[in-house]
Amino acid sequence: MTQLMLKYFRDQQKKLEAENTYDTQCPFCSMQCKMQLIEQKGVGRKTYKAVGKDNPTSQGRLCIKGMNAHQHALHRERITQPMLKEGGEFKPITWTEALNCIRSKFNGIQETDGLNAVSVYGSASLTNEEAYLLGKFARVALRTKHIDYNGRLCMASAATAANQAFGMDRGFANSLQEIPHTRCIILAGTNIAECQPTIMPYFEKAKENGAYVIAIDPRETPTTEIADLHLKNQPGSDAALANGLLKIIIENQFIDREFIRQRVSGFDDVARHLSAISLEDVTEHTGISKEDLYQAASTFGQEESGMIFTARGIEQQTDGTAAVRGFLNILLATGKIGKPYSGYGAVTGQGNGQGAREHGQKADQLPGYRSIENKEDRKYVADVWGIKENDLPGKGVSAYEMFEKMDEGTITALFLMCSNPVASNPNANFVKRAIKKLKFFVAVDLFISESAELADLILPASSYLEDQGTMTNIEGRVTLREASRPVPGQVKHDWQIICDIAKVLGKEEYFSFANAEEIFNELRLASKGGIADYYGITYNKLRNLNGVLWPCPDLEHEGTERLFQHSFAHEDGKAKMKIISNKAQVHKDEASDMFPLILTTGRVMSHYLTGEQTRRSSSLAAREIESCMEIHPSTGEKYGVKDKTLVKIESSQGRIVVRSKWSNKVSKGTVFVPFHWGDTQNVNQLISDKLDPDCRMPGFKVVAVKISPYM
Ligand SMILES: Nc1nc2c(c(=O)[nH]1)N[C@H]1C(S)=C(S)[C@@H](COP(=O)(O)OP(=O)(O)OC[C@H]3O[C@@H](n4cnc5c(=O)[nH]c(N)nc54)[C@H](O)[C@@H]3O)O[C@H]1N2
Ligand SMILES: Nc1nc2c(c(=O)[nH]1)N[C@H]1C(S)=C(S)[C@@H](COP(=O)(O)OP(=O)(O)OC[C@H]3O[C@@H](n4cnc5c(=O)[nH]c(N)nc54)[C@H](O)[C@@H]3O)O[C@H]1N2
Ligand code: SF4
Ligand SMILES: [Mo]
Repeated sequence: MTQLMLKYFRDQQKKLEAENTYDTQCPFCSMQCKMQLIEQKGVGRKTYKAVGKDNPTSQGRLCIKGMNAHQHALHRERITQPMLKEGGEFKPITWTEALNCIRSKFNGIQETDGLNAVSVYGSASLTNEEAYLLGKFARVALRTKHIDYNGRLCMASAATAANQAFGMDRGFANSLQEIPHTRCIILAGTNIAECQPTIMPYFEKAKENGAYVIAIDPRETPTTEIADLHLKNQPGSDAALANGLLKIIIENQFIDREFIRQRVSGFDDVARHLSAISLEDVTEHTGISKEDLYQAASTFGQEESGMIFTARGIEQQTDGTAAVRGFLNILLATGKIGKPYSGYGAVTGQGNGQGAREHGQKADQLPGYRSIENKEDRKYVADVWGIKENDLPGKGVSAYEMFEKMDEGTITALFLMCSNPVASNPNANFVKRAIKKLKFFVAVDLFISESAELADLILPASSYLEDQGTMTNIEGRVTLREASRPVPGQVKHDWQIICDIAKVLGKEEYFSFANAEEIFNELRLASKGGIADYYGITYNKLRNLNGVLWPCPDLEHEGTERLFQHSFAHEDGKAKMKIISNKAQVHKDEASDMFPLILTTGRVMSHYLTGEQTRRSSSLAAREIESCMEIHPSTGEKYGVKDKTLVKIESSQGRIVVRSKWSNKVSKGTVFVPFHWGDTQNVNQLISDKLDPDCRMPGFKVVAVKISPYM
């Protein structure tokens, strides 16, 4: 190398060393891994590197999605100014024009169609401050009862089940620190290895310490690989499976009588019900042998400690609440909750899947997990907000049901923030049609998503690199996401957008916040005394303690690591067991000669939800560039569908075309398709509109289909 070249490289290196670093948290899953984005200024272009930062939850780890998240946030397709659709094309406009447009449209529509004609659809990827403010915005600025959010498609059944059984819903009853010490772990319908990868070391340590791991999943996944026993059940048969396990546990006296006597109600009824069901039926329903059922039940029942984790595999079912209650019955009968190394975990999905379901984005909810139908709760929150209780609207309807109201014509406007419902809701073709009927639709997004494309007006929001706020992670730990990268163009934070619109609607006095911390301080007050009590949490405390687990009722309190140690949150202090129907055989009812196969849907490691973000990240997109249908080779042969060829999948609702992927990991008779792709690959065109009666969760995990080669 010549001296000249050496000098050139040294100069380059020097220039690269000029660095900016930005602290933040990953924009994707519930682990909320803390990280730093390092921006290096080279000649001509900048380079970026994400590195993990130590914290109690992810302990400095990052997965590939976190490492590459900046690629979408810095993508050239980010929208950087408001855009109005004119003659079918989006044209950039100023914020003043955008806000005036919203004022005149919302006011006009509410005058002619009524206050409830305007709807709000939010997200669990928003910060706590924004989720809280969006709930307040719907009730105080728009005075509409119609608000719900994408969490309804995510954790609604786990939340409902925990509320019913324990009287409160914090996804994990324990901090992650307890997992390595538990003796037996049931993983029911969760694929943590691909969906919360940085949690894995907790489970790996548990295994090193001798824990026995039981996985329940119709597919073999990187998660089931760590299991000592994999119950590869039929999709949709989890309620029956839980009943079968508990029947064996009770008949073999693996129960904790003292715990049941002191802390549980409803045990006798459940035991009577189970004595009448037959294990042969359970075996037939689930496809799991009696021997395997016994092995699972006796191990969990006899170990001195145990934990059960559930996720969308058992929850996104039209009997999802019942299935989760079935597993909670097992925990309660064996006394494995509220004690060291024992407890329940509903594995939270989205980054703020926990916090965003606590502070008023749900149709029936006010901040702090208060109820919009409870007089005292209404009075308390109305006082904090400085309005009359009578002015608070009542309860609205769930996410999917809002689209039904759009179709009927009772909802005629939509304010969508941070979600892509035409790709994520069931019966996607219907949802698209319903949205097209709206008189006015505003979408707030980072990109022109498949849903935003249908909007009349798009507003540009800031990303995880730019927007400071709190996120409540998988453990129920409130964390402070410090984000300080300057926003591109005229982008605003979601909370600023909400405040600006409230202002043009004449409600400035209720929305005059200068920063996220001011909103958080009002949230603290609004949640005070509620179940999800954040009152004792301040930004300073979050910085000093590196996160705080709620409830945290006063300023001296340092948060609650383990729930239910002395009592449950129901008035009598007891947890409730419930008889669960053994019908559960959704697929039996649905599969027919016409639609002989069962389709189940879910995720792959490198993509996130509807893929609007991860498909724009070149490193992630390169790993999986298109959707696929996993199918057992013998099923493929049977239907003439070869490996790696295009296949048409049809259900009673619609059809899609994707590429086949032969795999021994999925059972014969079941096929699996991820939901990270839109348009012709949008698997939600196949999912039915049936909802869980308790929580209005769609049945994303079971649909009867037929397949044929696509010519
Ligand atoms: N890589 C990645 N990570 C993510 C996400 C992502 O999109 N991509 N999304 C985040 C979000 S919002 C969520 S909610 C979580 C979801 O996290 P998970 O719930 O773990 O993910 P899924 O793939 O939806 O489903 C989990 C497993 O359920 C199985 N399953 C399907 N049907 C059934 C059934 O009937 N019974 C049982 N027992 N199991 C069944 C599937 O085979 C799958 O392996 O992940 C979060 N993390
Ligand atoms: N078939 C099937 N369907 C499913 C599921 C399944 O397992 N199977 N899972 C369901 C689950 S668990 C979930 S959580 C839902 C998720 O469903 P969605 O909420 O529709 O999914 P996302 O892809 O996260 O959509 C987020 C949108 O907001 C934008 N965005 C990202 N960050 C920000 C921000 O900070 N501000 C704003 N304003 N916008 C932002 C993104 O660009 C994207 O367009 O899908 C559900 N749908
Ligand atoms: S996707 Fe989840 S596990 Fe991966 S870096 Fe982001 S927060 Fe962490
Ligand atoms: Mo989710």
